[in-house]
Amino acid sequence: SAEDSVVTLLDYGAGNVRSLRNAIKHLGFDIKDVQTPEDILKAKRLIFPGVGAFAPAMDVLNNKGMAEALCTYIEQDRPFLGICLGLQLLFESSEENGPVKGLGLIPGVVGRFDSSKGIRVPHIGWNALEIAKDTQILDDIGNSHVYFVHSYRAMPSDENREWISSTCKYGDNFIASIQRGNVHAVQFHPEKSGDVGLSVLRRFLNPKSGRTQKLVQGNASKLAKRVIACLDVRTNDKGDLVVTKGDQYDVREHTKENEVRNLGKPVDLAGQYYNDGADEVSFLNITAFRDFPLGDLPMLQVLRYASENVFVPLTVGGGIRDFKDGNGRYYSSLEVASEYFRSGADKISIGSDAVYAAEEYLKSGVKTGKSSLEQISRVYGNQAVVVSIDPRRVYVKDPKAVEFRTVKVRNPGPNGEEYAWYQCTVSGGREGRPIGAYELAKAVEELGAGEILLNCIDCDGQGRGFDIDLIKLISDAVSIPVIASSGAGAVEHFTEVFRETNASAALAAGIFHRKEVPIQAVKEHLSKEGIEVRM
Ligand code: 1PR
Repeated sequence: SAEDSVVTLLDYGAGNVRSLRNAIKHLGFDIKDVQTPEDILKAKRLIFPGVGAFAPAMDVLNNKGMAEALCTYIEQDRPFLGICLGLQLLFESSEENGPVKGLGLIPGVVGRFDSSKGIRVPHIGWNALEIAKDTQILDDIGNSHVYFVHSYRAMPSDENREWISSTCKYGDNFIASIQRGNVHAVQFHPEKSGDVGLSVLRRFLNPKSGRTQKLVQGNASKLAKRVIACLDVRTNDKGDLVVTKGDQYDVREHTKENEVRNLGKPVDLAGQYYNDGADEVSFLNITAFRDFPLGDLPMLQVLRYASENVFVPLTVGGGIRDFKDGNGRYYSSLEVASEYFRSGADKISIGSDAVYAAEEYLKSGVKTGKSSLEQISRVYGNQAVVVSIDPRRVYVKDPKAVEFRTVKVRNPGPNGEEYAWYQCTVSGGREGRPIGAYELAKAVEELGAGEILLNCIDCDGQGRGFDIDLIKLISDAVSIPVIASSGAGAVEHFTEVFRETNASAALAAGIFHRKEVPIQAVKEHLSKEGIEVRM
């Protein structure tokens, strides 16, 4: 019946659940949104994607009378799937800005990952599960990786053991999923975990579909290194939004017409890279520093369409800052970011504005809380905020001659210089600023960045490999994940960057656009070389 294809969604409006909506629709189900507690009690099956922070989520549930309805629904053993914070809220309390009381259905306190244990926090990326009991929804998982993004986690104990259906190892062995009767919850994001994740959702939505395979015992594994495809997007001179790619940030052809290089359509390419096995897709709106990004509706459209078919995380960057439009109306960076999230972004990436914020912070020593970075991180969580660094190498003879952190370079400079510092730039590399990549990385970590996208203008588009000196410097300086970018030209370059630095992910553009090396070939090479990847 029609009823059979309806799923009730509890979306309290705190973040991006567009990808979940898209995944549910992709699986052939219709969504009914919860408006009142009654809707929860009437649901045939209920999905609760927790987004944002624990305390505001509980506030909304309590104020709307939904906490009680949820408890009743779950105690009646009706079909329930909690996702991410939707798992954590079932526990007694959380230490996130707390202690804060949760729904109290499962014994235990949700705590923060301990970065002193040599792990990067947030836990971002693809990890495998250790199955603790037989639950139909995890049937297809086996040794596959699923996508996590969180800083807090629930831990196994004697009191909650009967609930645990899988755990995951990251520093600690934390609870990756729970199940009792028809009640399920997962800490990972099935809607962002590619085919494997879609299958988890399908099994929840359609339990009658039967069992396809015997449960394979997953082996707990390491967090996989991510391979990210990046699309630099801008309008060309004809006004079409195209994927382009520069050489050291110069995206124009060196012909008489001097046109913007056109490597394809953003939505098509994103879909193709998803199918090819990209672990994430990033869009960088590379001229948004001068154009108003919300005026740039095509970019929002690109996100909306891309997120309909791409079930891995999407990041979007470019133009995230406070803005006045042509009519003098003011938009805060938070509004700009919110619009990106609503359109399907899982993370936003800040370039220029993060440089200014870091400069201010280093000068005054005070966190004003007012920068885009701080505001967006506070509202959406630091795991949703990437800072994109666009540095340029500056060789020096004597490290004491500059006030910025230098490295001893593997290849000396043109005049035999043995040291270099990395100068941050803004406006797509057009302007150098008085701050180094090292200083910037440390400052933005303190201001609330959850991840760093580390480009290098010198290496960009050159295909000669990543800047290992730079990536080592930055990935050792911070405890948030670092994405190495710029310069990939062969599969070996990916192996090199993961062997020689602590990068968590490697991003490339040109080799994928020019179809020189398929993503699958990169993964196969990494795997052959003993580096954990999601296949
Ligand atoms: O300053 O907040 O508006 O953000 C602007 C964003 O746009 C920043 O993330 C900045 O890196 C990016 N950007 C600005 N201008 C350019 C340009 O190319 N002219 N693209 C640009 C940066 C760098 C990478 C690239 C890798 C890999 N592109 O994302 O994809 O270097 O390339 P490769 O594998 O081909 O070597 P704001």
